[in-house]
Amino acid sequence: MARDPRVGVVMGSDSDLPCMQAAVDVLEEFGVTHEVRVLSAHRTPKAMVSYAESARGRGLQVLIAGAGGAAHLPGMVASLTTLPVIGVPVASKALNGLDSLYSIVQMPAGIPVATVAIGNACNAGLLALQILALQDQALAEALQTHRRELQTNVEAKDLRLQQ
Ligand code: RP5
Repeated sequence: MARDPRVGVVMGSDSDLPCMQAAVDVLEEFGVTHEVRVLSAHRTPKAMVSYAESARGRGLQVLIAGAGGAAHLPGMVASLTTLPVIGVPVASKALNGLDSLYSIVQMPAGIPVATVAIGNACNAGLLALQILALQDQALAEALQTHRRELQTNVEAKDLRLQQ
């Protein structure tokens, strides 16, 4: 676990890790300290409460929470902290993640969860970086470089198609 993590990545089960790894990879690529935890809203509710309640005090600045099925974790975590929470709907076996998406995105007014597309943990990582970059110029510049790389990639593909 990194010292002084700035981002907490939590998930309801270790079975969510193959999906959530993309968020971790983004944080690692940009050199942002983070921690990864398995905390279930249903199976380990007390640990989830204690994690969310202590997150800001421990110096975390953004939380990414992924879960599948009856995906209460992001919303429950968001209800226990004023840190921004980004929810990742993990694709479930029965309903392909539509249940996860609805569980995470349909938060009642007052407790927001910023929700990314089903399975798109990469965007959760990037959004967490953008939030941190509000007060981190070096990170803002690294994100700008990343955007230029995306642009160059598309331009190269376009060029190839034109040949
Ligand atoms: C949720 O239940 C987890 O987030 C996971 O997506 C889903 C299934 O969990 P396992 O039965 O694979 O542990 O709480």
